[in-house]
Amino acid sequence: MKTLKHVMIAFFSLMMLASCAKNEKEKTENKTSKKKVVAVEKKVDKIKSFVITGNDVMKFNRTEIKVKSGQKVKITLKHVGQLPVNAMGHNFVILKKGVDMAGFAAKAMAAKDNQYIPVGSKDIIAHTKLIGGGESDSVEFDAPEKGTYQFLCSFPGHYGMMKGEFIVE
Ligand SMILES: [Cu+2]
Repeated sequence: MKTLKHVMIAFFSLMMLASCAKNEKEKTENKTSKKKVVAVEKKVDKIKSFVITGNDVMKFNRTEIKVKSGQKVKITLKHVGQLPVNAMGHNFVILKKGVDMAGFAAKAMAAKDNQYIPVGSKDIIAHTKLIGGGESDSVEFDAPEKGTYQFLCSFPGHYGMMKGEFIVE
């Protein structure tokens, strides 16, 4: 039964892709819309959420995040300390493969006016806002291709302590 359901879902997904444009009018047909709901729920299920905290002593609570390739990912950064953003600001930045972290951090340091994110940078997969104690911010993105990526806080001087691996399997 389960297999049959999967086959039906897969089949319907294909159908939807193939006939998205011309199929609009057929939406009203009962059978079709039922299956459509299943497909949409499937999609929502795929979002993988993580919470990572940063504190007043420059520490993330985790140094590894694992996801699957193509998965929708939501990462929430929570600053669980009390210090203000200008003294102990944190963000969460995932770098593209092969980007040198020290080099990126040096460029970030010069981007104070842009929350320590180099303007127009092509080195970043995703990042949150820069936040202070008690604040939080989330970012959503699609997991990139398989591999190990590095994440860091780009506030000046933090990346030595605040970094980790974002692993896509
Ligand atoms: Cu930080």
